Amino acid sequence: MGCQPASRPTSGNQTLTLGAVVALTGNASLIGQDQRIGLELAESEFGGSTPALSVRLEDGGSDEQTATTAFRRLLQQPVVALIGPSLSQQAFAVNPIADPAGVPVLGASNTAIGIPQIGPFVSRISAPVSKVAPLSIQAAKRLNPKLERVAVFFAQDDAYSTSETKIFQKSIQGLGLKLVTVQRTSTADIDFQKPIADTLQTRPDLIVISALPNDGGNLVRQLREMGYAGLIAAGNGMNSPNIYSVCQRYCDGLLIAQAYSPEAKTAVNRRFVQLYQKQRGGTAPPQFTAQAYAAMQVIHEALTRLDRQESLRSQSRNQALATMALPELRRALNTILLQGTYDTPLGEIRFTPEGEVIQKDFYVARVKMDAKGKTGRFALLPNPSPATP
Ligand code: 1QQ
Repeated sequence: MGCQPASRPTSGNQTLTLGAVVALTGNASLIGQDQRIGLELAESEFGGSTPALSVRLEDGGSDEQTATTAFRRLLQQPVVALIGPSLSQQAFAVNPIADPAGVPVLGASNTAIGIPQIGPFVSRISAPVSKVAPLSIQAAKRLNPKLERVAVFFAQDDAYSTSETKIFQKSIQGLGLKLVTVQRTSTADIDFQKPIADTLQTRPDLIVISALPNDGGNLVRQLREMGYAGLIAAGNGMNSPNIYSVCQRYCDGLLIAQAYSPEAKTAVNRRFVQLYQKQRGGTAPPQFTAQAYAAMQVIHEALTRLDRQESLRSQSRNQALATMALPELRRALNTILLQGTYDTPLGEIRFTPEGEVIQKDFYVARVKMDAKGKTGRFALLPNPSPATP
């Protein structure tokens, strides 16, 4: 299947199209559901204002093949940019298709080390594991200063999990804690009896997990069912309220570091929370929703600046972008996007020239389940991390 640069109707329709590839099926769909809501809210908030921007959403599934099909389908369309696939495992497979085609790809949830380095057209608004993961280990140490023995689990067939576990293990050692066992699992696993039994023999007082929502949620549940009573810190793969249905009451107490706080008091975050709550009832928006919203916001703001710049240059007041050739528009969008500073629900963000996000504030949440174990919330711990340089 080829992916020739698509051409664009030059007259009439001024609405630009943004492609988005989100996991609506498979293991990561619990995360994809959060992302979809963020994109819908962003489209309703920004899509109508000049330049008009609509989102074309494709299911990227939770594997490389489905994401590849989704990317190729969107690359046949006149998309100005793509919001990257949910998983880093997928991004490493599909971003190298869009990058040489000159289509900007903005990751909204890819956190593995190495994503922006895929190519000049690849950037992300999701902070890397190196900035976020250490915070939950530090929080665990604050909650239990006597902490000594740490066990680690990670899904060895997933790029985010293998990247995050390296950071976790480095922080564990950096804090002088003892790494008592490292268990390699798979995102397809649902039964963890054997690795849990082996782990419990090492008497850990903290268990640290890098996995996706289903396998990770089942692992947490089985750890508790098998009698583990100590602290558990999970990584970004469990950073969604949709895990409640998997680990139920056993999600209670889980520590998860985050790149978003629904409590942030900026005007743009208040507005986002209000939009979310109008659609979803009283609950707080999760990180992946905020990141997806921020991704579309960043692209829209970059297009707005480009529109202004091009209108001045061409002395034409409207349709400045609609009359640009698509390859040129994509290139100019990528350049201007990386140069901007954006006031988003995640706080102020900007990018390194390579496309890595620069973000200031990170948080650690502790999951608090209700008595029945049906629903819960991500309660932010007081004294959130100092901003890491
Ligand atoms: C990645 C992640 C996932 C857990 C988000 C869906 O951080 O794959 O990079």
